[in-house]
Amino acid sequence: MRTSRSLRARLTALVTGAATAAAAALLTLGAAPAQAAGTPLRDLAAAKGKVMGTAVTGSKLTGTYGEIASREFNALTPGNAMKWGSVEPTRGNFDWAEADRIVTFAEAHGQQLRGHTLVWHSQNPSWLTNGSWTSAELGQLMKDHIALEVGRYKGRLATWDVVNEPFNEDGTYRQTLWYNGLGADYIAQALTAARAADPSAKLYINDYNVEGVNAKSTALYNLVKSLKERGVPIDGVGLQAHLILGQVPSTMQQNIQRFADLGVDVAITELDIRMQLPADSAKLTRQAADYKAVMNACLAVSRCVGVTVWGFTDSDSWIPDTFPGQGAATPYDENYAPKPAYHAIAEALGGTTTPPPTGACTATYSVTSQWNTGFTGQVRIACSGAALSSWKVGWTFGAGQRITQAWNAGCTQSGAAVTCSNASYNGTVPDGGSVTFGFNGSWSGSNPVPTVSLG
Ligand code: 9MR
Repeated sequence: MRTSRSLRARLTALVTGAATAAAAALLTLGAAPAQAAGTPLRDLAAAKGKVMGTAVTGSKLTGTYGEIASREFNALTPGNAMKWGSVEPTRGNFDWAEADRIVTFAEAHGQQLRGHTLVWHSQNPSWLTNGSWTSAELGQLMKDHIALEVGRYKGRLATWDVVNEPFNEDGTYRQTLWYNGLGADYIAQALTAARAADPSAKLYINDYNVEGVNAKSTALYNLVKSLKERGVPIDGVGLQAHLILGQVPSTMQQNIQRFADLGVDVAITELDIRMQLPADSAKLTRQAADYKAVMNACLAVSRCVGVTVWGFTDSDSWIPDTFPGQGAATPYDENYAPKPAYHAIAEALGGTTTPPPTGACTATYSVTSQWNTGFTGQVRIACSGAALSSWKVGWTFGAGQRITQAWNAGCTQSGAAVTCSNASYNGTVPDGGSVTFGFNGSWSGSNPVPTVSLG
């Protein structure tokens, strides 16, 4: 089942070839679909037998966020909801609400689920990290946790990241609660417990900075090899791929292939590509090429099952909090407009999207929420390879809607025709930048999205 399409309809008016503010201000051209021309990523991926996933935040799975998550992706990973600290904040007291919500959403939309993550050094509850445990107690806690959480979703999750981030950069084992208490064998014990709890789930070890051939990925390779030789259940390796603009490892495909040759699957599990802010059209173009390179590395290896992005919108990305001054790492901007990276992913998957021409400013109308007789909408004006010093957008409502209130723009309505102009403080839209204004309106019967022109 797919969610209603009414909220996701959005139209873009292209001011083509508007290299200057003056030219852009003079032109009022007809609308072209922003992304309707493109097949959703999930359908493109499915046609190739691949996963195209995203990490999600359960509480956000409504409105435009939920629309995109369900329309574009055939797999979901809870970004935080299944971590130990989330599900058992105090010992013996469980909170499955967000995890359950994501699982239910995914099932309603025919999406695979990737459980994340069971045994990690981070985001553990304080009762666990602050406790003093014997080795036997720690081993039992770990196994009980795995049995409980994997068992809860038995048969419903395609995959589990059983062990997360076990290695240091030099390929030695990370000194964690688990390693210090149980030795390196904690990994085999965790995998064995997960297999017992859900024999049908694919079991992965997941780590970062293991995308190319290096000391860390070689340690992971040697571990997987020895686990396979010992008969420990291991089905795949997750290469997180938290990458930096312009730094996709050149050995990525070769690295994926060597794991595949060991007889395990490979997944790109947490892809994002961060840049120094502000973003501009040159950086976004480079980012698109980087996204395509990662997609192509996976697509070239049959045992690479697919790619998951670590959040699909810049408004739901961990990067700005962790790397101050950096961001714009995901395929959609913070207003849910697809970036060049989105189009690059689609193209790598065999799609034929038509990205906005370079040297254009676009206006995108969307309904952000809707109730009985009212709605809230927004229009986003974005420039790439062009800029504006003032703007005016117009549209004609098709079903009697009326604007009741607007903010960040001056709007007038005459009959069905609406005209909105910039406020005194937001007329400038720089190259690579955007401005958004919002409004409330009334509707009855239907609330179709109008064609917007930017002039
Ligand atoms: O996206 C997650 C973010 O919201 C959390 O604050 C953070 C805490 O470490 O974890 C993020 O996800 C991580 C993932 O679980 C494992 N690989 C690295 C990810 C980014 O930190």
